[in-house]
Amino acid sequence: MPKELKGDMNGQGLHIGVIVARFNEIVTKKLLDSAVEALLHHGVRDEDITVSWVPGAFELPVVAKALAKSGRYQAIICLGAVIRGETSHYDFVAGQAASGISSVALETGVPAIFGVLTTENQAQALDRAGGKVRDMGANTAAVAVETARLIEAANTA
Ligand code: INI
Repeated sequence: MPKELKGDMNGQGLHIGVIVARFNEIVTKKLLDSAVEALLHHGVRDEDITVSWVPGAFELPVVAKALAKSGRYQAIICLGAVIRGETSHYDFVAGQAASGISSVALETGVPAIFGVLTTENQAQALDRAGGKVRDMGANTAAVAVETARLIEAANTA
């Protein structure tokens, strides 16, 4: 029987950093509320969740890196909304946020969860922030807990 590593969904004792972009706050506040609610649902304690606001999605990676390097968090959740209709530099902002967040995770070993919606318009973003399509905020919380636990299991196996 091969050994199987699994991350369980029990968030008890985990310290989670949540970074949220103020740009498109109507959307990102919903992502934040859902993410925090889901973290609590998974057993993360209120006082073990730290929320940091940044101006826009472009600033998510640098703050994620600072939090990851502090050694205080087992996972970092990055939340934002990049809406194509509102910017000509959509591709740069969305692309840099994605590659920056990915680099932080790989460089530090702390999972940095990509919770940035990239949509054509605000309605599509709201649909994915707990509206009729999906709840990206809650999803990032589940992914953060599972990935942190899996890394813990990998390090203790
Ligand atoms: N930031 C976002 O989070 N979403 C956007 O849709 C957006 N648009 O449209 O430009 C956006 N721009 C700001 C960017 O993230 C930086 O804050 C800014 O460029 C300063 O570095």
